[in-house]
Amino acid sequence: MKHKKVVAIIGLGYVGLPLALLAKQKGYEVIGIDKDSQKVKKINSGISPIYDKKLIMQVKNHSIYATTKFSELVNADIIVICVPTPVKGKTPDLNPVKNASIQIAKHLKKGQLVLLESTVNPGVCEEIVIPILEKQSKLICGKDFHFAHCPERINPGDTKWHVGNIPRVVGGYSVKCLSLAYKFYSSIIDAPIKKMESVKEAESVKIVENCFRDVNIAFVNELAQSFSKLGIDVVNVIQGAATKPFAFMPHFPSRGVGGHCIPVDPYYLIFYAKKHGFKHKLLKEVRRINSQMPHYTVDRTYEALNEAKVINGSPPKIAVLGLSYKKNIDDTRESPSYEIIKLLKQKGAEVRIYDPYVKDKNNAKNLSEAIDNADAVIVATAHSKFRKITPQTLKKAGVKILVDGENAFDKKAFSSLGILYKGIGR
Ligand code: SAJ
Repeated sequence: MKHKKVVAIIGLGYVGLPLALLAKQKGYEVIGIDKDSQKVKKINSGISPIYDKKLIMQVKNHSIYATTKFSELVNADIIVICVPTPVKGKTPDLNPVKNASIQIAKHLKKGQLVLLESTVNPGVCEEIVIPILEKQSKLICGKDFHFAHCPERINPGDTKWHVGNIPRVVGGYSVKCLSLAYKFYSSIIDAPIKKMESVKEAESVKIVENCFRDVNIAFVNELAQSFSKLGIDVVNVIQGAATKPFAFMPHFPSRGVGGHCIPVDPYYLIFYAKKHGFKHKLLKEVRRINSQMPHYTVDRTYEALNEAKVINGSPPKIAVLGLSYKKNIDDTRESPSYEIIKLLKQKGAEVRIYDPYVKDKNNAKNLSEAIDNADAVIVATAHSKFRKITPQTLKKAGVKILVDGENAFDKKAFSSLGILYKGIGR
C-alpha cells in the first residue's frame, strides 16, 4: 500500500482551511494545526469556524484532523504555513509567521518540505523564515529540508474561483525545492502553476497583484469625489469604460477598502523598499485616498442630513448596515464600517448597527429594529440581503436618507419616493 503523504497545515483560517480540505480530498493525510483551541474543537466536530456555505458542507463531510500540538509536525512530509500577515498601524507584523517558523524549527526533520503561503514582502522568506528554520533545527535549507513560497490567492465569498482552480505561482529556494513544491501544488490544483525564478519573485507577485488592486480602487475613489462635484455618475462612466474589450479593468468606488490583504499588502512593499532606499510615493498616496473613504462617506451623510434639515440640535439617528469588509461574508478585518461608526459617534450621532453575518454585541435584533425611525441609513456592506431593501421599506420606517456605501441601489427608485439618496460618486 503506497504510503499516503502527510500534509500539515499551520493556520486554519480563510486560507488554511480550504487548502486542508482540498489536500484531503486529493488523497493526502492532513494534519490541521491552529493555536486556537476553540477553532480546533469545532473543526474536529465537523463545524466550520468560518461562515461560508461551501466550507460548512465540506468540514461536515470531509472532516479533517485538527490539533493545537505543533509536535505533530514530526509526522508530516509537507508543512504549509497559512498564518495571517497583518499590519500594526502601517508596519508589517510578521510575528505570526515568525512564531510558526519557530514552532516548525523545533520539530523539523530531514527531508521535509516547508511551504509559505502567507502574503509577505520580498525578502521575508530568505531573510527571516529560512534563518529561523535553520538556526533552531541545525538543518540546512536546500540540503536537509526544502523550502518554497506559493502565495495564497483566496477570494472569500467567490463562488467561481476557489483554492482548487485558481492558478498559482511558486518560487523555490533551490531548483530541487521548486520542483518538489511544483509537484505538490500540481497534484492538488487543477490550474496552471507558474514557476518563478526565485522566492523573491514569488513574494513580489502577490504584493504586486494586491497593490495593483489598491491603486485601481484609489483611482475610482478619487474620480468619485471629483465627479460628485461635476454632477456626473462615476459608476455609469466606469461601466461605459468597461465596454472597451481591452486595456481597461473596472473597479468601483466605495465607502473604503477592507480585508486582510488589499489595505495591508502595500505597506509591506512600502516598508521593505524604504529599507532599501526607495520611497513608494504613489502607493502611499493610494493608501491615503482609500483610507480616507470612510471620512468621505460620513461627510456625504452629514451633507444629506443638512440638506434634509435633520440637524436640529438633537443627535441624528443613523443606522449602519453591514460590518464585514465585503458582502456575504463574516470577516470584519480592516472593515471600513468600524471607521464609519467611530466617526459618526465622534460627531455625536446616535448609531445603531446591524449585520446578519457578524456576531457583535451591539447588533440590532433585526433589520427593522436597526432602521426604525432612523434619520439616515448607511449601507456600508451590500450583503445580498440588504440589496433587497426597497424604498417602501425605508419610507415606512420613517427613514429620510439612504447613503449607499457600495453603490448597490437604484438611486432613482429611492429619490422618486422622496428619500434623499447619496452614493459614492453618484
Ligand atoms: N473594493 C472596492 N472597490 C472595488 C473592489 C473592492 O472598494 O472595485 C473593496 C471591497 O469592498 C473590500 C476591499 O476593497 O472592502 C477588498 O476587496 P477584494 O474584492 O479584493 O476582497 P479580498 O481582499 O477578500 O480578496 C482579495 C482578492 N480579490 C480579488 O482579486 C477580487 C485578491 O486580491 C486576493 O486573492 C485576496 O484578496 C488575497 O488573499 O490577497
